[in-house]
Amino acid sequence: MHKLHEIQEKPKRAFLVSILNGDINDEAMCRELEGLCITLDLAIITHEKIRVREKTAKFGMGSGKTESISEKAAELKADLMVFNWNPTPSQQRNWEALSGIPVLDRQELIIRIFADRASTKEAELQVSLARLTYFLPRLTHKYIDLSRQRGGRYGTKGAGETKFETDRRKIEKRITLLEKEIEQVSKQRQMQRRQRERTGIPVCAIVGYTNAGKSSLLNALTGADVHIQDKLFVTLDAVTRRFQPAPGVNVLLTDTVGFIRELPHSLIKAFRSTLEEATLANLLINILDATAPDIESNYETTISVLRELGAQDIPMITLLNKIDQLPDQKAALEELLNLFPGSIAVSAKLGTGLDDLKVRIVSMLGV
Ligand SMILES: Nc1nc2c(ncn2[C@@H]2O[C@H](COP(=O)(O)OP(=O)(O)OP(=O)(O)O)[C@@H](O)[C@H]2O)c(=O)[nH]1
Ligand SMILES: [Mg+2]
Repeated sequence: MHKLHEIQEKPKRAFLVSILNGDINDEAMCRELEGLCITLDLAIITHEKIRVREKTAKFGMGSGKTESISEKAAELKADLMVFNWNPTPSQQRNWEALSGIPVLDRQELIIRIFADRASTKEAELQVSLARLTYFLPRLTHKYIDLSRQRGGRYGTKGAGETKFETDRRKIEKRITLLEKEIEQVSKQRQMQRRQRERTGIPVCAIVGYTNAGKSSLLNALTGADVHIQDKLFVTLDAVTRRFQPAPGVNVLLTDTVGFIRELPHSLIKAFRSTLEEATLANLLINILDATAPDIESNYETTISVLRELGAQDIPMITLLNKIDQLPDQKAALEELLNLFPGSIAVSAKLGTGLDDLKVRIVSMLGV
């Protein structure tokens, strides 16, 4: 028998690479990539932040840069490389061939986190769909290489290509099946929504950046017991609870999936029915982590995902959460309140400001 510590895998040694664009998002994107890696339990051995002048089709950057990165990864005995951009499937293959280690891009990191987290049938179906949609265009190169290696001539189909076509068809079939199953589940969701609508109880959805404290707020307001953790994408399902912002006033409060910069499109598409919970709410509570250094661009990201979902016209309350953690509380808070006029400062953890929030909810819903 193996002891647990013997069979536990050592964390994979990840070599991170970010391309800097020279804009305000650079720092946030870099920090976020590290957060995604930590969430996946990867050991970050280094984070190369580079500027790219020359862009080649083969690698997305010049050959000098490409080689030095690849050599450094070998020197540091990296198990894998993590890119903070989304290379084309063929660039990814080229990098893997050159470095001899797997290359993960930002989309794949996020999809893997979602896959680790999915615990309900709906979330599992949605993640599978996102995974396969991501994987399909990446299938090609492997097989075509295989076919060439085996001497498949131009114009004739090599063994690799035939296998590729069969596998591709299998995946496409699976995608269609998953889409049908998801539609089925989302129909149940619609029915639940309609039942809720019939009761006439207004719905508030808590939206915002991942790790901002959405689930903590739901728990604080409703006494729910949704799992909270200092990691990204802890919540993948929309959870709804009833609560009373004032005596005799009933409201339904929904916790939702968090947002992030460049949320992979395949995920947005696959998670549409879950994300739609926000679009059908009467009121949105946009919760910001007041301690985040990139609070403004986090806010922008949330607004742009909401726009993509078609929820831009729903009335919204902006919350500055985690104010208990602000270093120089008074000055910092004043600055933030100027930046986000009309926002409410709260601490979901300590319960600060929640009474103000309840008053605002009642007045905005007009109930
Ligand atoms: N200090 C402090 N920490 C908080 C507060 N609210 C939430 N947190 C912490 O922030 C972390 C994330 O909280 P969650 O409620 O899980 O955040 P979330 O927005 O639901 O995150 P995802 O579901 O992963 O998108 C946890 O470690 C919480 O304990 C707060 O008001 N103050
Ligand atoms: Mg959550």
